[in-house]
Amino acid sequence: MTPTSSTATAEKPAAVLTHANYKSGAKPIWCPGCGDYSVLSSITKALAILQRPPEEVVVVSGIGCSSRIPAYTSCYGFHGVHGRALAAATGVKLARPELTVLVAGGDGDGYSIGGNHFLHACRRNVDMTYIVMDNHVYGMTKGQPSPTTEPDWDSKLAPGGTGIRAFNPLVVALASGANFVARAFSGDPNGTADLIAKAVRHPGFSFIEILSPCVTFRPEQRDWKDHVHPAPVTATDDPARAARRLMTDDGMNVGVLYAGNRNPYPLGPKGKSVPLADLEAEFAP
Ligand SMILES: Cc1ncc(C[n+]2csc(CCOP(=O)(O)OP(=O)(O)O)c2C)c(N)n1
Ligand code: SF4
Repeated sequence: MTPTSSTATAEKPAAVLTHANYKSGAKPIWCPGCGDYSVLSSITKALAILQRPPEEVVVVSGIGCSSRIPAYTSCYGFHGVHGRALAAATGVKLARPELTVLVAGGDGDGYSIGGNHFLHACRRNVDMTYIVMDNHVYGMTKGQPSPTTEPDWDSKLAPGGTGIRAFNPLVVALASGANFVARAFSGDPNGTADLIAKAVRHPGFSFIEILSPCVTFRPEQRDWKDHVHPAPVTATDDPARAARRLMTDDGMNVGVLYAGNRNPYPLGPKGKSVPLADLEAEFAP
């Protein structure tokens, strides 16, 4: 039997997107061995799992080595101001709710100068995914301690260590209202890709802390591969139980640690908008 006309005109199945479809032509300039290479690969793999076309994804960042990530993807991107990625991303998601919004950066960007935005992004619970490449140091500016640096980390810039208690980002995220909290390790790119895909699918604000070694300023972090281990328990939706686990874990357990049920921030119009001219008239001197 010869092919029928219906076969000839049948719609072509949509092409399957692979991780390569999400890579830009720009070559990363991270130090050889930096964990961020694997995180980039996990992000592109996660997007391939999700099959979201690159033009329907926006990757927003601040400043830092890790914050270079948007330029290395073929998605829309915004490489913004230090510590302000979450504020910009919130605006993008509110203006264009149909887009998938990923936010990426480092522990310095997200927990120091951006710490206030971190708290309120968790609290607002806008549907987006925040990926922090945590190397417990400011890599880009040559090795200053960050909020997640161990108090006794001795370095030229902080002789004898800072003596300051380290910030616990997962506990803070949970307490502030994040709807999904996970920890990942850059040395496991496939496991990390699965976690990112889960985080994107989960409604509301999803937070993933990725242990991503800075081999230049914290070469001892190469040993993290010997210390990370899968979380011994499955994810809970009980914030009290999650808090107890997060407060008492060793900081090296990887997996989804909390998957909550809070309603995400409502997107779209929420009432009658006031014409700009009316507001101008009201506030005119
Ligand atoms: C307003 C402002 N303050 C300070 C800086 C300098 N600065 C650039 S990146 C950075 C820290 C980056 O550390 P982190 O976010 O942990 O990223 P990493 O480089 O380790 O990936 C700092 C302090 C800046 N660019 N802008
Ligand atoms: S300085 Fe550290 S974080 Fe920055 S590219 Fe080099 S290894 Fe990576």
